[in-house]
Amino acid sequence: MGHYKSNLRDLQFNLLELFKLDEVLASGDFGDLDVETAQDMLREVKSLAEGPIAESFADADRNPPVFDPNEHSVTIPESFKKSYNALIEAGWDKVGIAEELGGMPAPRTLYWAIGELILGANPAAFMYAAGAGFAQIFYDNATDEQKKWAQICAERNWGATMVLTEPDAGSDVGAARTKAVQQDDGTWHIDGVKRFITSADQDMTENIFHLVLARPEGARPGTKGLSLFFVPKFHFDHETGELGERNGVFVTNVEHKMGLKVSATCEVTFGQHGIPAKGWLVGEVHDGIAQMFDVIEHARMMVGTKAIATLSAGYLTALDYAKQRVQGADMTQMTDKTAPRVTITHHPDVRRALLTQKAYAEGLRAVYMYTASHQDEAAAKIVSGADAEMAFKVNDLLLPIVKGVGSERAYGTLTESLQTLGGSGFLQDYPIEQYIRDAKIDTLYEGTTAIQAQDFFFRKIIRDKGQALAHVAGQISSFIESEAGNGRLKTERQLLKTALDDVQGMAATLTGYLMGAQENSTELYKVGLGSVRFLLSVGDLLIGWLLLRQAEIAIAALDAGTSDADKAFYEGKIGVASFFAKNMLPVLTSTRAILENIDNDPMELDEAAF
Ligand code: ST9
Ligand code: FAD
Repeated sequence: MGHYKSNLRDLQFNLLELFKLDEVLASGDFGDLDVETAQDMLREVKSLAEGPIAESFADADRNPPVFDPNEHSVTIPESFKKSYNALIEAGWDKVGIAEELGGMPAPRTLYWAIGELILGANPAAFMYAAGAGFAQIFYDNATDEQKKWAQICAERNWGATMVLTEPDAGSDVGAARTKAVQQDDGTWHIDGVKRFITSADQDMTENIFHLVLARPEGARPGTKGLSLFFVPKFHFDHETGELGERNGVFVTNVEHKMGLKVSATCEVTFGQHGIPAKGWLVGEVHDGIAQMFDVIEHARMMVGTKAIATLSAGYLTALDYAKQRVQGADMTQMTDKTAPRVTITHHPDVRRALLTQKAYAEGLRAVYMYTASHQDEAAAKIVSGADAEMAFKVNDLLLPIVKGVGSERAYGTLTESLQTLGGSGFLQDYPIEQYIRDAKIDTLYEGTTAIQAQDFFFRKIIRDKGQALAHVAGQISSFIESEAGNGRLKTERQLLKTALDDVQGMAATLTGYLMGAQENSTELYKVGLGSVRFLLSVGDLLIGWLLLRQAEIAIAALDAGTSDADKAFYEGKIGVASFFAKNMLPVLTSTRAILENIDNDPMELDEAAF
């Protein structure tokens, strides 16, 4: 048995009881796929994830990939190769991919539920296996001729990368200097150095294709001057896929990292080793940043789901430990030195810590599922009544929540998981220290939390004129005004109402600063000073709402009568929703006050005074 503890019951609860997978499948948008098959798929992935995929998790951390600077090659540890092969051989990398690419279409909720199981077991396995997903995005943006290449990439299980970052262009992608020079035959030569590129070399696939942002000579500055190029490691016959000569793209360094060590993070040099790095303009259009955002949107969803998957595993590990660890007496008998010793689950602070972990793990799972529901037209209609246009906007709105809030809350709350184990949590005998090291990256790559917060406010709220936010807020309001809970949950719905008012107040305050910037540009700093708090607050509001909706379903199920195993599950749902409403939502009132009183003092402080 590996390190990974999945939560299949909660995945099934979300998919079937909250987000109505049965109705989504009945829409006919996903062929013959039915609920029973979906359940079988989940059970199979769970057993593969907890078994062979999880198996190499610790070993590959202690024995990370080896870089050979002479060969420009990366060797992956044997243990990890077995995990990767188990995933690919079972074909789970092709779920959610179109049939033209040898895939099996599936609702996005199911796709990400499967993704959670793999990401929780061994996140790098999901990343190395993302070639088919990348091929799908390439296919969707490709010319007719290039579509054939995308099919070859998927069929032959080639690895893939997204190549944006340079030493001087991290958050500021538009500062990239890598250039592209057009050749007489219509191809391009790419020239420059990229860094921090995930999976840029490995010895598990025969070829790797890189999707690279570079600036054609003479193109304008900023992101809008970047174009997207398809750059394979080995050239190949565009009809048969047979491999040809080595292309001039070489890994020139591999980073030594805090965590996620088996995922090779590479410096990649184009066209500087005597062989040109030949690339093809994707879709034969100069629209690179928009095309790359098709990849980024999936990758941001992946990062949030990864973080949430890890938090869930951390919580279940802590829970297991807490149920067994005997230490101290019950608090009511603390002065009686002869009182029986109890398991630590009897201590109020351990209960607080466990409920905090359960609330964020299960609440964020519901948030990513709700978001995924808006990635399919049929599901969005069923789940929130959104039409296709609104579904697109709601997904856009929520991606920075899944990514930014998911990663921040997962990393922060995993320290509660570790704390629950006491000193043992600090040891490598348990997986939590690695969970924390592996999860830290999630607040950093794919746009740091500050970038997510700005994207959320400026692009997803202001530029959208608040339409998607209003749609979601309308759903929350309907729930508040309903009789949800059959006479129970009244206090909690009142707390949710205050939280919604607080978030709407925060949005109005930040919008006021933005308007004020028209008169006095430094007012904009106040948005920057408050935007991460705002992002996290909206995340808490959504978690509180979705946990209460789960509690409503649980109350109905208990009222209708249920099995003993399910009784505990449903009671847990009611308990955690109530805990979150009473302990977390009230914090939003003070955050609102902080935002209303933000001043520009931090911006006026001389740098020398820091
Ligand atoms: C990285 C990878 O960190 C880490 C892990 C890799 C793992 C690989 C495996 C992944 C697997 C997942 C794939 C599975 C696939 C499954 C598929 C199944 C089908 N939304 O605001 P402007 C666009 S990689 C959409 O002026 P600036 C838009 O076109 C490195 N589009 O920006 C816009 O034009 P317009 C990640 C957006 O000031 C244009 O950009 N690095 C969005 O020029 C310009 O917009 C980062 O993430 C959006 N939210 O540039 C960089 N935003 O306005 C972070 C912008 O006309 N930095 N566009 O529509 C940023 O995001 C910056 O805000 C910036 C600013 C670069 C966008
Ligand atoms: P910087 O942009 O220098 O940011 C430093 C700090 O300043 C951060 O706290 C940031 O929030 C803050 N900051 C910067 N600008 C602003 C702003 N405008 N407003 C507010 N705060 C700001 N890139 C790829 O292209 N492909 C990959 O596959 C890939 N994989 C990666 C894997 C790993 C392990 C790592 C570490 C990175 C990877 N990256 C990849 C790069 C990653 O996306 C960048 O590291 C990330 O976007 C941040 O850029 P940076 O590191 O240059 O930090």
